[in-house]
Amino acid sequence: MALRSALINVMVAAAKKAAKGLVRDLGELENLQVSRKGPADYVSKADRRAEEILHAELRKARPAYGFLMEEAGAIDGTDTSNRWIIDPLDGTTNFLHGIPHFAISIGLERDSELFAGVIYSPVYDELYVAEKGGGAFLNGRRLRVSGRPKLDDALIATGIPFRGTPSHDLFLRQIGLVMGTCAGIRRYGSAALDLAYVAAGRYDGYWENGLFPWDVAAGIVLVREAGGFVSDLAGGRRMLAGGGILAANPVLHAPLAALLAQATPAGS
Ligand code: 2AM
Ligand code: CA
Repeated sequence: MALRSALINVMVAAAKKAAKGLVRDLGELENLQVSRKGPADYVSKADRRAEEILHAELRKARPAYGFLMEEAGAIDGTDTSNRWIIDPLDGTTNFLHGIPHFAISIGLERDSELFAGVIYSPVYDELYVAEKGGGAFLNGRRLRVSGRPKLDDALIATGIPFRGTPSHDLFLRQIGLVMGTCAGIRRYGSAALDLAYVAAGRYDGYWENGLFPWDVAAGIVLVREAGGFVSDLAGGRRMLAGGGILAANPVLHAPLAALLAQATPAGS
């Protein structure tokens, strides 16, 4: 990208600052396997520290904006048209296991629309940015969703629900249908990076049930700005309201939606 906007610069600076701490904490994890409370407690501290950095940096740069954050929840701003939607550590389970597939995700909602997104994967040093109308970029290179037109050739990403979540049976029906139709399925454990990879044309599509706004806000902007389609699992716009998410290249979005709809019992 020739020129980054001031807004994107603010988001990138915050993400990079928080990322330094996360990478340091990941390195420390190996030493903690024998500590009293164990790594899970350590990871939730790393997560909270990253969120505090993001909050402080973004508040300094845009004092009036509101926040919706995974750990601290909603903080109203005096400017009610702008709200950051933040996941300080998406891919927490990977981080806990020392798997470097995790990211910081910062979305900006403006006048109730998703307006900008930054996703930073610090170990891979991949920085994804997008602003409405301005395109999507990975480390400065313009992104475009894949051009693969056939489900038979498509590589589709998903997220497997955690044990005990109500979407367990629904997911098994969905994955059965997708396995029987598409070329391959990936489950890497970070919704933010799954969406970024759809934007980058690495995956042809991605679906997941019932995520939170901070998992998907930035990624939705990236996919749209890379020319892809995003909807909830019923084909509507409730992606931030727990309706699940389906993102794909523009040719495969409708056939994938139709396929996944077969997994949902009629009338639900
Ligand atoms: P997290 O790493 O921030 O928890 C994995 O499928 C993706 O889903 C991750 O992006 C993970 O975010 C997110 N996720 C959050 N809550 C979840 C839940 N209750 N069940 C499954 N995935 C969840
Ligand atoms: Ca998350």
